[in-house]
Amino acid sequence: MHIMNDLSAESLRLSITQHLTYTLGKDKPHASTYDWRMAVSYAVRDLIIEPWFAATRKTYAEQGKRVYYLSMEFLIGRLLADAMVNLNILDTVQEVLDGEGISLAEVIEDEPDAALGNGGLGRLAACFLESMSTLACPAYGYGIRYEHGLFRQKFEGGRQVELPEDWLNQPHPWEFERPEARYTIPFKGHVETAEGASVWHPAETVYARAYDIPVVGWQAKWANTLRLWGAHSTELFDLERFNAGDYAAAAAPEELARTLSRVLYPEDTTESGKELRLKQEFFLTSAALQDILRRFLTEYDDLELLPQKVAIQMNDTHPALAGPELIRLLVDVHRVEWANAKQIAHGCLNYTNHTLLPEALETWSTWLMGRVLPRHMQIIEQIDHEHLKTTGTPPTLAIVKDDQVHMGTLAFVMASHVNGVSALHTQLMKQTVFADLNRLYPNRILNQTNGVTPRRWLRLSNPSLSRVLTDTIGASWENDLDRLADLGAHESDRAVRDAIGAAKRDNKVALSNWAADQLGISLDPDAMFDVQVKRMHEYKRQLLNVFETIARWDAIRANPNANWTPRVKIFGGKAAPGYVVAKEIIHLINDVANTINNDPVTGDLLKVVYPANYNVSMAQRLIPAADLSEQISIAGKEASGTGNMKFTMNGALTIGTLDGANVEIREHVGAENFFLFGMTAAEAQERSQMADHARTAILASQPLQDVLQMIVEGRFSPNDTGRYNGLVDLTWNHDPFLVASDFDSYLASQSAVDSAYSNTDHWNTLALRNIAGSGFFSSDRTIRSYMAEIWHTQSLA
Ligand code: 26Q
Repeated sequence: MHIMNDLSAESLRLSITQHLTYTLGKDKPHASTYDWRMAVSYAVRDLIIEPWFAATRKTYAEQGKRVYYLSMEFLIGRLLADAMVNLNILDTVQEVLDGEGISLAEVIEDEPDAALGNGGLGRLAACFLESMSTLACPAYGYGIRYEHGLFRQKFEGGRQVELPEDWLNQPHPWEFERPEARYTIPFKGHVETAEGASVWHPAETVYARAYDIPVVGWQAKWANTLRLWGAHSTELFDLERFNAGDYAAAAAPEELARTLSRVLYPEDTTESGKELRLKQEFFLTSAALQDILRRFLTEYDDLELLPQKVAIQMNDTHPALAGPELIRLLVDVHRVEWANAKQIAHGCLNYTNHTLLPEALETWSTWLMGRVLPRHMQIIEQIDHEHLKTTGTPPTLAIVKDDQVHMGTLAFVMASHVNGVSALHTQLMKQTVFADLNRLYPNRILNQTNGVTPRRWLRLSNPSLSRVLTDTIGASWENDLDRLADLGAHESDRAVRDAIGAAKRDNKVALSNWAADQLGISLDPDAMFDVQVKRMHEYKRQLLNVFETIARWDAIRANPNANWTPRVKIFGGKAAPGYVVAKEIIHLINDVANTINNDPVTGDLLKVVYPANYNVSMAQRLIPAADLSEQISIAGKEASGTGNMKFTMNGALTIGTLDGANVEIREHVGAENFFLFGMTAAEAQERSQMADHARTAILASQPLQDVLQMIVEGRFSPNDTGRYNGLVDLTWNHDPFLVASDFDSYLASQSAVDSAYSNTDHWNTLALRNIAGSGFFSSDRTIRSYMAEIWHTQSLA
């Protein structure tokens, strides 16, 4: 439809200044960066409306099948710059703002991150939305419009402190409020059965109101909708109470209702048993399904056609009430026979699993479920009853067991397809958590290796490398990332290798300037930038990385004049507020940074930085500047990882274990271009059975003993020498994620990294091969594969 590169600067200037005047009501001399940002956002948004309408019209006209992606999290980050990239108008906007004496960079940076997610799962949903638009796949994302996204992190004395996030404190220019798209969401009460029909009499209700965000694809050929639900009271404001002077009571119902969409739960594993969380999950699910059925019934009247026209993807088990809720709406509201209703629901639903960690598999007590959702509890019991009657179902496979509803089993039983997110993860799903279900339903599980959108994660975040790529192989990589393989033919071209190295150096200089400005630390852009950014989790083993940092520091001090490769260790990530061990690891990293950065002996040979509040925007800054990507989880625990893919695309080399998608990254870039270390998943599994595995490993490793000794001696916490006794004790006596057992292997691999980096041209060759091999990890490839194998939908391009 519309490619915007012929948009004239003059018409854009007019639109921006008109919005400044008439939408913002600001006279230029008084306009702030915020005002300009809003005006630019509205002007850019205007350009998305036409492709957005056209996409909807086309979907209706062709009676296309729609995909509905249900997710409790959409970690979309900033929207303005991404939209400008996809409309191809960055340069034009730059030209207009230059003319007004306004800095585009400042305007872009003024936008708060929409942090409506914790980490990988939420960011994956955001990448998928962009790819579905790029591929003209008719789709809606359904989520919650949290008033407060993921908490802001700051450090006080090296400790994590959480502050509330407040992105909706200012108007959100990307959303369209839809007061007419409103559904009643019921809770609690009791169920009556009369003449074979069930009537649920809820004791509480709230409204779900729609807020739509257009998501534009590459070159604005298509735009889909991210529809977020906000909770509002179903009761009118109590004027009588207000007039009687009881102002708080008058406003209470709205306040209470709004708590449902007030805040994102900051746990990225199960924070179980919380009534509010269950209500949030149902709130999203019920609003989405009511909306899906309403839209379907405007086009068709036969509900049996639903599976032909609707594919619903459950992003983990968080929206797994979609099974019982769809059945309830079909049976209780639309009077469909039970068996048909269950068949229809099964035909529409699919489930993506993102974790094997047993503590992360969601369960709800039957007591809570029965109290909050009495009708759903009945439906779940009935689904379970029929599931257990299926020949061959062992009783251990019950959905309801020991007074707990197992959401993974429920999602699996209701879904047509269940997928893992990397080849290894899918294989382990079949062998472990879902082994019995896989026997019962042998073809239900399939793999869909994750991907990330190259528009945000390469084109937008790394303009210098993007230019090199386009100059070398043409621009087609932007929506056909497999074209990056064409770089391979240029491997022996010194100029291309140098250009890749120079682009990286540009990004490192930019990051160094930022670090000097924001953190007051000076970094040497010629040092190796070694980056580990992700949520803080024991299984991700940031601890292994700090231990290596300490060992390196100790080794440099012992021999400061040896031929060391200078390194900057960069950490980033948040810990769940209640995760004590993860918070101790953060504190340790900050203490170690403090000690090392002030050591004149090691100086520029080793620096450690841990900027607070890692988020999508910080990722866009750090990843393009990384030489080395740390993907060092204990094998068998990281379902996929997606940061690993972003680093590879941006020409960082990986030091990593055979975990998650690392396995496939290594295959695609070539084993000789990847720094592998550590046990395999099978070896790790076996090792963790061994009594004293940690003690045995520590006693065999002098460097590790020295590291642990330095920590307990209080070298990094001289005023509080016992501070890390707990962590050190955990390492000696439990070490659940085998940090000690993989330590020596990691150390050896790190020294291979040092040698490789010391030959710049060789390193640039390895970087080129990593970029060339990264095409597979575009979320366009992932979405094409979901469309073909799970959703059975067509592109309407
Ligand atoms: C559940 C119940 C109650 C409160 C919170 C939660 C909750 C919230 C978020 C549970 C899990 C999450 C997030 C999980 C997650 O991000 N998993 C990651 O998903 C990525 C995308 O597939 C993978 O690449 C990562 O390997 C996986 O860890």
